[in-house]
Amino acid sequence: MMRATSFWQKPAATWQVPPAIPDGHRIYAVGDVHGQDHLLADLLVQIEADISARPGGEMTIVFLGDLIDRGPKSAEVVERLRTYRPIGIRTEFLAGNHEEVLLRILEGEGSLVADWLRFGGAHCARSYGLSASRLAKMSLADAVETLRSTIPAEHQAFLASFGDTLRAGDYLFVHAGIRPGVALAEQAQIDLRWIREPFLDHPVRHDVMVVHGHTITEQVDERAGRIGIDTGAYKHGVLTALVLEGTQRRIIQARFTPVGQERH
Ligand SMILES: [Mn+2]
Repeated sequence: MMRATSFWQKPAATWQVPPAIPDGHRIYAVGDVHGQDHLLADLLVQIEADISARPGGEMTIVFLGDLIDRGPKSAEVVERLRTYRPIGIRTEFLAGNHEEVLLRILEGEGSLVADWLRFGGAHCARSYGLSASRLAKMSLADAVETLRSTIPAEHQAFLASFGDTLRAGDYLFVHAGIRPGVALAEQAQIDLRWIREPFLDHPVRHDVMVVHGHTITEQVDERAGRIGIDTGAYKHGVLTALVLEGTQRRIIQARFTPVGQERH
């Protein structure tokens, strides 16, 4: 079942450009982290500093999913966020396709192990002290059991607690996007977590302005109906937070320059 959280809703399609979040709220939406714990730590420090510098109102950080896989420190990212309790800041976690695949494996779908390892799960497994090549050689049932018994139960429960969407005023936060032309309440979970086209090239706005991750762009990708904020933490070394307050938008980023490519 779709898990939708909402602070405040206007009737559909009544919003005017520019879209707004409710008065008295500020939202920091964070794109795909993918195991880049150092970027995450840096970004959280910047967000907390931003809140200290501009206090006032209800503060929410929403993580758009894909905390795990691809980068080297999935376990550390999950532990950091599982235990993250900043004073006066609400946190919301949305599920990405990478969380979905790992959770399905943990629920017993061993047939997904090979694909998971290939699409970044090998790095996640390693962060939990498991050898990807050993997992790949096990029977599917043994691989599932090994993951279940190695990934801490608190981590599994945390990942399983994530929602699908967060609605705030004219904005909808979701991992991948929505299917154009389908009412929000009718959206399929597979689209919310996996969709690319026809969402990405949809030329006009939806009933809500969609803020999403999932598809990497070098810059924040602002279109008529959506804002993509997956700037490729694992690929380009940039983790982005989009800051929304009223009709204002700002961007906060953590950047990592790979060793050997420092700029002088
Ligand atoms: Mn992703």
